[in-house]
Amino acid sequence: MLKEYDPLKKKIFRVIDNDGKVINTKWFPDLPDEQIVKAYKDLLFARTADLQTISYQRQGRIYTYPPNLGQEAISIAAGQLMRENDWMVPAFREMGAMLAKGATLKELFLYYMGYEDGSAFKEARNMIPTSVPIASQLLHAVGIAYEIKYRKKDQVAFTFVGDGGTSEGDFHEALNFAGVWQVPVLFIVQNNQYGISTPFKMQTASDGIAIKSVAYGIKGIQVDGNDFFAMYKAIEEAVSHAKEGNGPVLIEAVTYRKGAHTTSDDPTKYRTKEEEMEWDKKDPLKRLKAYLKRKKLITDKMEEKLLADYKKEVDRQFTEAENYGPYPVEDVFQYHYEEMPDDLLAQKNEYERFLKWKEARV
Ligand SMILES: Cc1ncc(C[n+]2csc(CCOP(=O)(O)OP(=O)(O)O)c2C)c(N)n1
Ligand SMILES: [Mg+2]
Repeated sequence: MLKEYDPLKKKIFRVIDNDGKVINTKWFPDLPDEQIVKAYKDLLFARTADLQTISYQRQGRIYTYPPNLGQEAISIAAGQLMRENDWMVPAFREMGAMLAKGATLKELFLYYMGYEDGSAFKEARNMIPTSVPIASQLLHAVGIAYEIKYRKKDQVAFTFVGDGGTSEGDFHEALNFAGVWQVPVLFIVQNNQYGISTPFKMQTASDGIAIKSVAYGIKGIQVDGNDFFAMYKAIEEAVSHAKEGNGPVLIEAVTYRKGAHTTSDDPTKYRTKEEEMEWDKKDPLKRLKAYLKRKKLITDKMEEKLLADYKKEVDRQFTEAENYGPYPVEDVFQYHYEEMPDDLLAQKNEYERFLKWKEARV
């Protein structure tokens, strides 16, 4: 499949159309109906969580938040294919994959409330915390994949980055070393058409991102990122490729960020309603739902019930995070090094003295 969709052929990989009709039976993934329904439910849950989080932020109950709206199929497909033992090295817009790996929504909320515990992922194995420094995580993923190869482990490292992140030096260094070492890492680029307000055409002069794989001597594929089935099949193929010792794969998931970059951003300043409406036709949830409705695997009534349950569940986990208790000052300092170096310890002591002085003043 990776040969058939070689990026030099400039053919985007797609399995269903905007109405959820199968247009590529050859590459339809081999999935039981229950798993497809599960994907739909997870997508609906992620979307519900996102919409509610935006509302909590507007109520002043959580800090800045980057919504996943419109990009969920990418994370849900990756989440279904990541095994417990595989590594997840996220950027910051991969809620579905992080939940699938074992993070709880409460932990994700804690992260956006500023708690270090929001990165502890008590139930998840092999997951790195959210990475806000753009593209830095890609090099970590390559390092992890180097270890996997060196120790001959049965694992794959999954890592994510945005289209804006592909303009960082880290992206190119990561692809270069992954290619030289032929390590089992999957780079999933969420090309959502914008890096904050920078449109994709200002990000690169090349014809998409997948084609950049050619120069690094690795496999690449451009996929309709709003098509759950295409994402699933492409990642499945990429996992086999990497596991068989054939090296990394660069997957460009072409998608659209339906919401704002973060809750601090206003997309009406840099894009049009017409553009948003065009992409709305390609919404991943609508397309998967249309497929399932045609097969009579879901109904509107089922969805209503799910939505009501999910809203309650999101609110329950949010309330738990909200009542988490005071933030320990110690936490600001203690996760940088295994043993705190003297200069950091001095800063911590000074800060504690400052807090005492402040308290005494009131
Ligand atoms: C190293 C670094 N430089 C700049 C920023 C500020 N910044 C935050 S998000 C962003 C744009 C990222 O765009 P993209 O990779 O397309 O991700 P998206 O927001 O679309 O998910 C920038 C420049 C940062 N966080 N880290
Ligand atoms: Mg982007």
